[in-house]
Amino acid sequence: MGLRSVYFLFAGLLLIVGPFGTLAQAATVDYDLTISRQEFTIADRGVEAMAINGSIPGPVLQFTEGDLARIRVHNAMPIETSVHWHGVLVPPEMDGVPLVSFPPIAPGSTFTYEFPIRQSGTYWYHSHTSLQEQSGVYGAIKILPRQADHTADLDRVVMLSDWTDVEPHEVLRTLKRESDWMALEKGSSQSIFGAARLGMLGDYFARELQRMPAMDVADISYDRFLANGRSELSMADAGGKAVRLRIINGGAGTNFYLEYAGGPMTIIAADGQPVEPVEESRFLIAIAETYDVLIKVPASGAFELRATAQDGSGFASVLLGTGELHVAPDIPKPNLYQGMGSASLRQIFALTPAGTMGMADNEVKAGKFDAPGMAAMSMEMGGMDHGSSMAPMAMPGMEHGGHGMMAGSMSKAVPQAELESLFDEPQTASPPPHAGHAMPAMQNAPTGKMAADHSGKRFGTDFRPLAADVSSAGPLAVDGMSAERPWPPYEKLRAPRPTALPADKPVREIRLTLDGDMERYVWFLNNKPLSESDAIRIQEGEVVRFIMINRTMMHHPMHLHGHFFRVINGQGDHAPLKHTVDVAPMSTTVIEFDANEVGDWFFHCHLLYHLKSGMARVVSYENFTLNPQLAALRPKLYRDSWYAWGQAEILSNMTEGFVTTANTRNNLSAEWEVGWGQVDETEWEALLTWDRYINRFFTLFAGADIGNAIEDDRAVAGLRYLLPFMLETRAFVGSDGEARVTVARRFELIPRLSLDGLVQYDTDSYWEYIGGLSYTLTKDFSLRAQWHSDYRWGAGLQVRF
Ligand SMILES: [Cu+2]
Repeated sequence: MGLRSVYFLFAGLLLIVGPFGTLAQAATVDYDLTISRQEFTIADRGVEAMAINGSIPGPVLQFTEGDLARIRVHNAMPIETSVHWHGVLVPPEMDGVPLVSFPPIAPGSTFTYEFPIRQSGTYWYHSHTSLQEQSGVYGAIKILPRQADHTADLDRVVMLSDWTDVEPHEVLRTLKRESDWMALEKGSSQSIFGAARLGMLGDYFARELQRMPAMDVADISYDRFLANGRSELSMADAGGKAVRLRIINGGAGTNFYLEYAGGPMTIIAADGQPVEPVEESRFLIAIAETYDVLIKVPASGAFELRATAQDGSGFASVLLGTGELHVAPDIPKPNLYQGMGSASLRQIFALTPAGTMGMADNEVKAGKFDAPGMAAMSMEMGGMDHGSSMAPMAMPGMEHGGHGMMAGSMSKAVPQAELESLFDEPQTASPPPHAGHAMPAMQNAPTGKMAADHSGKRFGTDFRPLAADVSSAGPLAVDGMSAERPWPPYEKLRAPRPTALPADKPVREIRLTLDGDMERYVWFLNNKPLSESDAIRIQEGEVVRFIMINRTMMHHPMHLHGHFFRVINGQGDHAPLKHTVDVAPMSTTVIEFDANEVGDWFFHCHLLYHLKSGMARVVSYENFTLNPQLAALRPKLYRDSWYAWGQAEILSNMTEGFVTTANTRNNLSAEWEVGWGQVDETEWEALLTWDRYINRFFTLFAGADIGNAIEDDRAVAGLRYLLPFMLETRAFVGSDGEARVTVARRFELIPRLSLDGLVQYDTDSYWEYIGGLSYTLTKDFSLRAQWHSDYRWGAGLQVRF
């Protein structure tokens, strides 16, 4: 037995001996998990997948609080892997995040995890390596308390997940190359005709005026939604029984609505931690969350528990009991055209305070304006377009429930009084009046900025404005949220025992904006991806509070490793403890935790493709010493991946296209235009550029312009800029002193059919016009007809690769 084993055994014994003074329950529970790549059957279809012990999901790991877990993970794949124990409190080196907790598990090797089980409840495990979770590397963890908490006739795990037949890296590449394909595939693409049919052309063009891309509730089109690996899971033996379901959302990219045909569900635990029982007939389980619910199954009949993907593209079913089928109701699809309607835009324009337009990145301060009362909504709108950063604006004074888009009674916002007790402290160091909420000794509170920002700014006197941007009015239901399409039931979750943190501890406040760019598919915290960040440094013994301001149109299920945090939800001292919290679109969520688990811990969006695209940080305790081997590997964590793609049009009169390779902020591209239409000799031109992405509106580039279609080969420097109404402009000057300006625009007429136009003026070669129609056939091919001012009519194929 190694030294480490002895330590853990000892620690485990202490845990048992402590409360009970007996060794009776101390047990070591062993599991062997083998991860392999194999042919697998998902919903009756053979697919290539990654399985654990030959199954998807992997086996349910069961423990009793106080056990010592010993889990050997064997990597039977030719690539690295890892397993992370989601929501389980473990020593940092057992947390299973490659390059954060430990070196990855090499091909053919075994890593033995050993940790005492310090908690009970429903949790799960999954690979934390690249996109392996999407391929099937996940399973459930069930930890029984020492004394049973709820009685039920049956106690079952329901592990929800999503499956795509497309290899996950290809999914990500497709997202990166700004293809509409997945929206087309799942029927959520937007078009002028679609808007007109709903009488929402005004909203459609108002959105485009605002330079917001068409929003969607989910990024990925999935082929299957699964419960314990099946589209339809039968629990025939549940008839007439009281059933405890441990529902886990192991989806990589899907929030699910849960509804049970046999009546309301009683939520008894969230993220493994007990809550006071609350009945819900329909609620949203965000990615990576778990809920334990109690349901009653009538003696006869098969009653459906349905998990519907939030975007309405499909569902998984659990059928409880046997006999006549009772299905759960359909959940209405969101009206995506309503994302940010014209009415709200009018309000934004009317209320945008001077001085906040065009502020850079995360330096947006609500304090730049004086919100008339804390109840005013003052959401910062740095990136309201389904995840991108438009010029930040603020929106004070928007009325709660002012119109259809506002959340109204569905508000999950933090009640005012609680917010004020959190933030509205006097600027002196006077002791807080309200244990667990106030911020003692403000001046001593470490800066809330992330280390990466190095601004050294202290909040000090800046509290009221800060409180103002924790939106206390209704959030924007940009995802079609309504009574029928609720968000997670956070405001109803109440811990049975007080969770308030000691009032005498210093508070470190960290303000994080959740940003992104849907078109480029990059996702940020404080406008920086993981690759450009430093660790968030915290200290043992302090209370750490994260204020997460979502400036995107997407939900971000934020997960902190190694801790449970309080979600400030209006339940005062009984705020629930969670490991994952969904930060809804355009809303602010506040969490806080006791910094008492020394180590380095990952903190990230659990939407797998957002995580992989940069929405992550390392939270690092100042007094933690990383082992040298891991420290040497750590820089690999910050690598910025490159993706490559291209497009070519092969027409009867010409060919044009581009190839590009891109990471978070750089593109290396070559684009060409070769025409043989109406001219004597074949003309060609190629533009080779290095583009530096500044934000989603603005890109700088430099490169070379060559070919026989221009006077002389030249070096060029220029910029791309997205104008209102989605006009894509490009301007450059050449080393020959000539300049060129191009404006292009595409109109989605109906799904699959688009009209585009381009106007170009070059001081050397003068005007050029292109107009075309494209019809999308598949992910990779479109039909195209085009008129070009130099090469005239042509038709052919557009290929994406
Ligand atoms: Cu996210």
